[in-house]
Amino acid sequence: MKHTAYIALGSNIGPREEFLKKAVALLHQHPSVAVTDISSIYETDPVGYTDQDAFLNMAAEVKTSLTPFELLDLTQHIENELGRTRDIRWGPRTADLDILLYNRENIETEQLTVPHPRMHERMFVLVPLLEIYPDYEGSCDHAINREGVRIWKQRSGVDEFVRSEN
Ligand code: A4P
Ligand code: MG
Repeated sequence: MKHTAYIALGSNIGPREEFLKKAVALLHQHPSVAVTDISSIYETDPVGYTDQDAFLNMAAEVKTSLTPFELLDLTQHIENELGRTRDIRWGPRTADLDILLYNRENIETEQLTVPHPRMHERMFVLVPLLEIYPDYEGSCDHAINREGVRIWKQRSGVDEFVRSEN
């Protein structure tokens, strides 16, 4: 599990918290992925397409032996498992998993762009990410503005999903 990746999770339909928790559990269940940290859960005003319900957003740190493309396959598989359909771009979703960072790699392909191209202007991504990866603020030239991003459930110590690597 030599690679470190950060994943943003979001949901704004149905039992939002359950979708997020289920997504984290499914990541962790994969034999080549360990979830090593998770942020608090935030409730956030919709960005982009604004005629939709508020989101719950969070971030997770994973250690993995998957390549970035294998990790994308897994995150898309989890989205599908949780009933994700793609109707409106930036529209409502049961579960959205975006790969924010993969080591310090820069990847630009049609299928995958890392770091995630819109992460720096999106406070619903940056605020949870900085909670678990505070040093990233130095690599991010955007001022942090917490407007529209409210703590919804504070992270409470070691979560049931998080284990350290052996
Ligand atoms: N793709 C390229 N790079 C990546 C990456 N780093 N991680 C490709 C994941 N996927 C990546 O994504 C479309 C395609 O992007 C994928 O097929 C993959 O090959 P998608 O998840 O199918 O579509 P999407 O989520 O509708 O598009 P996108 O661009 O990921 O949307 P965003 O930018 O994630 O916006 N407001 C709040 N408050 N909270 C939210 O979570 N989310 C969105 C979605 C809009 N507004 C929001 C929120
Ligand atoms: Mg997405």
